[in-house]
Amino acid sequence: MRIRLLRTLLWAWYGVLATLVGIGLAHLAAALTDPAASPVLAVGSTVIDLTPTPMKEWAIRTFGSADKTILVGSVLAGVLVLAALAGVLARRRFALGAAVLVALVGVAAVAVLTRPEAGPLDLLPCVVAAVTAPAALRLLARTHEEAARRDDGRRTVLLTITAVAATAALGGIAGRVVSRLRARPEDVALPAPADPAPPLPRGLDDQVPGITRFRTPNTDFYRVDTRLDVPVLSADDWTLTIDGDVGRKVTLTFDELLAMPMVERDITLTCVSNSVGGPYVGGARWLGVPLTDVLDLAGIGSTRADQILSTDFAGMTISTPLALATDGRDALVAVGMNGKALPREHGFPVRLVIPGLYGFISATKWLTRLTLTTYDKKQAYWTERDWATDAPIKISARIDTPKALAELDAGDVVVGGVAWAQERGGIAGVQVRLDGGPWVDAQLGPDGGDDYWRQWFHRWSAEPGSHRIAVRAVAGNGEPQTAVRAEPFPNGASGLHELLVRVS
Ligand SMILES: Nc1nc2c(c(=O)[nH]1)N[C@H]1C(S)=C(S)[C@@H](COP(=O)(O)O)O[C@H]1N2
Ligand SMILES: [Mo]
Repeated sequence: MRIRLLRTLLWAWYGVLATLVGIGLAHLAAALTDPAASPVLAVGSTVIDLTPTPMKEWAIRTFGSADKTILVGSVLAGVLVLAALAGVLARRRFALGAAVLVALVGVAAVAVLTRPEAGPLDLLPCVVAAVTAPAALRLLARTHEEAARRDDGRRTVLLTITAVAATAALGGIAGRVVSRLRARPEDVALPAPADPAPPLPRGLDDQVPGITRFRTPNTDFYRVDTRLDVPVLSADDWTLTIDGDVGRKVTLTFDELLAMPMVERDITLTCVSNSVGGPYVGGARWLGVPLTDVLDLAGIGSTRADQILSTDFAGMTISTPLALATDGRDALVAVGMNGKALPREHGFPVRLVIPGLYGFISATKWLTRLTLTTYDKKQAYWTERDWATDAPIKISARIDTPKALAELDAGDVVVGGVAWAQERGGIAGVQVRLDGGPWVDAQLGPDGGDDYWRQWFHRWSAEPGSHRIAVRAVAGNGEPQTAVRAEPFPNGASGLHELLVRVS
């Protein structure tokens, strides 16, 4: 009985190993051809796309940025269970086990081919998996059967298992290394801006412990996107096509884009999924070509287009209202972030940055196409998922310090944080309210421009007990932040950030 169970487990393990070989070598094949065509990623992204919006929101709320790791983990777990089944079946009839493996690859192939910008070459990694996984299973099964007839069989089986496992691991690692070496942001030399931003004033970073830094370092910048991996694109292979309702279709290379006059702007990016007081907001200095200059290369066709549909390298789409993107705001086709090429996580080699609109309708990373069209004709990724198409960033203030439920010593406490009101004249004032009392003016940090956030602080002499701190902002155009609560869906959260602290 024990032995039978062990033997079944061993065959299950053969199935898992064979599958890992297929996955590892397919990953390597994808790295050598098109990293976006990796079957693992294609399956994962398809699952993400098919996940209903409420469930996705729940995952982001519950797991934060780990939501995708958890998703990939569950997909992988499911695959491994089927792989184990393939191994167990192969013991009775090899063809049956192999069929399960091929069926698994078949599902992945459908996922790969239904990705929006897929080509036939993208099937190559799947073909590699479909050949190598059954071959590895065959090898393991043969070795096992032969070993059963000989005395020194155990050693051969162990050696074979080790060799197969090493092949899987080496394939996966080599795939990673190859794709990384193919394109490095560090290798890109950025031009100086023709229109530089004024020096950013020193913020309150050193004066107010615990406050958000005035400029967000690239490595700390929040990341929100639908991808499971960090896309590895090469600037040399990159092109941008401007098409749709244009005078003439134009395609630009990376060098051609770099040759255009660049501007530099300080802009605070904000995610529509950010809840009041949440972390999905960051301030950076962006370098890029004005979006209108890029669109002018193609010329506007008839006047019927009302949307810019931007597409990323994998076919994911984001829509921006054409009128807003071209109303004079500093919309950029950006290549630089805080003095460096864009990090891969933030869209290398090229992304959009459009101040005043939430990232999901403006900030396309890994940009490859700008299509002038109408909302009637084409719907972007989040439009299909019922998010708003017109979503200006709402005025918001956040308390960074003290933290919610902090235990503080009585006496001087500095309350501080950031506030933003992009494309509304920036932040004109921030007010703090303690225990439901009167609103009092906080002191503002230096001004980084209307599209940039502003730090603020308020000195408070705290007495023992429980206290409630609230904050609100007023924009430069006189508009106050609303206290009316709203959830992120469909056009951004609102309400006041308020928290409790205990003083003793
Ligand atoms: N290609 C692509 N671009 C994208 C997204 C995406 O999922 N795919 N997410 C958008 C969203 S929702 C936001 S808030 C910003 C975030 O940019 P960041 O990750 O650089 O902070 O990118 C936008 N650009
Ligand atoms: Mo977002």
